[in-house]
Amino acid sequence: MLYYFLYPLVKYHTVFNVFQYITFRTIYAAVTALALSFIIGPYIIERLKALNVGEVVRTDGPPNHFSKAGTPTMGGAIILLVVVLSVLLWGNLANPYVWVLTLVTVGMGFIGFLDDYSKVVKKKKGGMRASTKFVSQIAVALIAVVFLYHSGFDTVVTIPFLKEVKINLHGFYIPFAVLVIVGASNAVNLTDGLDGLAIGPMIISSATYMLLAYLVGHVKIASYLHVMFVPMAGELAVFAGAMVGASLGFLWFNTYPAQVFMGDVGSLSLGGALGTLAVITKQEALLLLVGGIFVVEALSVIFQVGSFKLTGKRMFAMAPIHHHYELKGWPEPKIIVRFWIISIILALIAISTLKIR
Ligand code: 57M
Repeated sequence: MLYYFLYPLVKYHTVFNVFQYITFRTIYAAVTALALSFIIGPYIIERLKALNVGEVVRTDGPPNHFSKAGTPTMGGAIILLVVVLSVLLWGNLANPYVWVLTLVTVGMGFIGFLDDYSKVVKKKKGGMRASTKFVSQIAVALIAVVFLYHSGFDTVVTIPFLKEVKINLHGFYIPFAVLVIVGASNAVNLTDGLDGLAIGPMIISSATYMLLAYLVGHVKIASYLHVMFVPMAGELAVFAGAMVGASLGFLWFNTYPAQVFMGDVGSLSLGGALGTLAVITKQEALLLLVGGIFVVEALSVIFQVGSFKLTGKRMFAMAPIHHHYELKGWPEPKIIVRFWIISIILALIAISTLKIR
């Protein structure tokens, strides 16, 4: 919005030129989201407490979680709100990708909200039916991907480390991209089981995609790095910047011992946003590396369930994998910080692939 109103004033004073730059708007989108989180965060947490929106902790989980019962949840609403406000303020709203990303983020957040609401307010055990949730997530992702497809979006997929390999999926790009978005949304949801465990790697992954969006959207840099140039994708750096700021702001309250949990409203929306960023920046395969923590968490569940069904034996003491380490006796902050460290290393490796062929 500021871009819309303030950049044209450049004819009166050159200072307004800064509103044209993606880098400038990205930084201020992050700062705005962070500042807004600090301003509205405590208010929303107090409201959630007053409304009794407290976590219902499962009785079959690690015992150290029982004391977390009643912690306000659905704090992801803070993230969603500040990301949208910051993007409205700093984004170029004439860019269609900004709207695609906003649609997925808000759509997934709405599904998460309904799930949280049925769990916490309606006291329905397990929340929304898993199949209803899954189909709704597919519907949201499908709307976004079909729109991209019909607006002539490139259906070629590249592989990290193998820049010369280009696979054109044609119409199969639609199910592929839907899988990336829905998969990311659910993987972040599974990771969100310890204080700050999901939001830490989310800060790192969105910062990485903030950089990638800028690079692939810049014709000269993209050609220099031999990465696919995606016209207009640079603007998504502003969105990703808002995600970084909002996630940092949320971590302020969610860090151990957490004052608030994000709930599905937060995890499904942030995961969906990350998957959509990977799709639009044409860095889909790289998400496996950038979001490696989320991938490992999801795989641990798949292997645990698969192994139990096939052999009757469990692979981990409990899945997702963070519960395994808890049951092995690692203190919660140790698991969280070690997962963050791995996430930082993975992001650095992912960025290094830009220079490796
Ligand atoms: C959500 N939700 C947390 C909080 C958060 C298929 C199966 C693996 C699914 C999985 C599952 O349901 N995962 C999705 C995980 C829950 O957190 C809430 O949910 C929101 C995210 N959706 O924002 O509102 C609990 O996590 C803890 N928490 C924190 N700090 C945070 O910042 O400590 C969350 C955020 C909270 C709190 O205790 O209550 C969750 O874990 O439920 N199911 C599981 O993860 C279950 N695993 C399981 O059944 N494993 C089986 C196999 C065969 C799959 C096994 O290994 O045998 C475990 N979940 C729990 N206890 N709570 C089992 C034990």
